[in-house]
Amino acid sequence: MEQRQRWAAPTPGAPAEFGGVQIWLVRRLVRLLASGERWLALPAVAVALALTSLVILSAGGTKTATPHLYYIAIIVAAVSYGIGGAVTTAVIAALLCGQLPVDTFTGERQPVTTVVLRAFMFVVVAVVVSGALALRRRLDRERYYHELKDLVSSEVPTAVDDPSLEPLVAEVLERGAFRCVYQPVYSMHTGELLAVEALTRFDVEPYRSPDRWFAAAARMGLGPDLELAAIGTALAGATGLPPGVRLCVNASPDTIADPRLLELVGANIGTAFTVELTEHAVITDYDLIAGPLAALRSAGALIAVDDTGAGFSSLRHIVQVQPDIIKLDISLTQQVSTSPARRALGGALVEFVQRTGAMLVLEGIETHGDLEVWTDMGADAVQGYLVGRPGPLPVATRSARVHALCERRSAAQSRLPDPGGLGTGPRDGILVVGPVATRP
Ligand code: G
Ligand code: MN
Repeated sequence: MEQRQRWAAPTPGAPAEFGGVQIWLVRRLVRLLASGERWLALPAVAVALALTSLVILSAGGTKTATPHLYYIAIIVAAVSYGIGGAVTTAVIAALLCGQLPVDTFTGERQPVTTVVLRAFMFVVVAVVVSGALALRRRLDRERYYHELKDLVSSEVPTAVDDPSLEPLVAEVLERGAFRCVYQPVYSMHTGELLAVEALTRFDVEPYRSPDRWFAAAARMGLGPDLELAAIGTALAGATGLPPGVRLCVNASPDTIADPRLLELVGANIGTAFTVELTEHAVITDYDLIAGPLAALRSAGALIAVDDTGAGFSSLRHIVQVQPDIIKLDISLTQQVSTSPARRALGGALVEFVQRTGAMLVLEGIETHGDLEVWTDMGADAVQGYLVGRPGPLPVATRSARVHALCERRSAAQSRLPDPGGLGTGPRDGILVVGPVATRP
């Protein structure tokens, strides 16, 4: 961050200082518009439409070249709202322009054919501009995944193994000897509650961590049964979840491929699900989960890749699954405040995730220093003991600590020119950070 600030500082006494400020202002405006600040784009479009009409009138009417200025409003709308906004703006511009006289002094009206032809041109420009922007975004996304493919290692981390649990699994499943706790996930752009992750706890002696139980169940051929039962328990306990707050559930590839998961999601349309793909080993056959993942997405669920960074294979998951959410493993999120190398890797991950259009969620944040650094780097959401331990519902709908950091960061950002590089503003990617139930 210090380096970014240094780059951003203006050269003392530089003759082009005024020009530099102008460029910074234009860049900042473009970044704001492109980053999906819709509240800013709407008045900008309205002002551009109104000013263009005034300019046409004062220039002497539509016989001058001034109606071309309506393209500014159309382009701003295309950048901020996509094709729907651009075409709507084009039609409004055509209607506004149609009202204006050919000549202000004579008051001569425009022929209908001119009005219609101009409307057609406005719409064509709206479609071409928004189409080009969408294509550019798509190509960027594809290029990133293509480049990543060459980097992914084939290393496979070992699974947790506890054979002593295997004979107990069937009985634990039958008795339902487990319960669900919920851990909050807060937006790092607002501090508001976005989701809760459902985590299973087994009340069985000897106490073993949940991943050991799930691994034992998988080896006994009961993996999907236990995971689906855990999701059912999570769902039953989550009735009081505030509207728009997502319920994150963990599912291994076998469970994702199990039609009962889709049935469960489909049967609970009142609940906004995020399905976290939990798997440390390499998934050899992605075709088995590609269809179910698409069906889950159609049913309104978001897809997250869990524990990213716990093993290199999770990079493969990201390439194959192209998730809406990337959850960074505790091994990558911790100690960024003390280790420059971890900070560098963190910054690279934030940039990568932003360019793929996904949302970056941090797991296992335990210290204020780490939360502060990740906030400055631009991570999207946080989960960890510092902001909320797993426990019963309800959980706080806002984290005062995260909110205070967001405020501080936006105040600092509005004072500082941004040299480019890491985009760190709130954005409107694949997943809208805000009311999490919405997904464009
Ligand atoms: O689904 P996943 O593998 O990400 O499970 C998260 C696990 O991490 C849960 O068992 C949860 O209790 C644990 N956990 C959540 N927050 C923290 C944290 O801040 N520190 C540590 N050490 N563990 C955490
Ligand atoms: Mn998880």
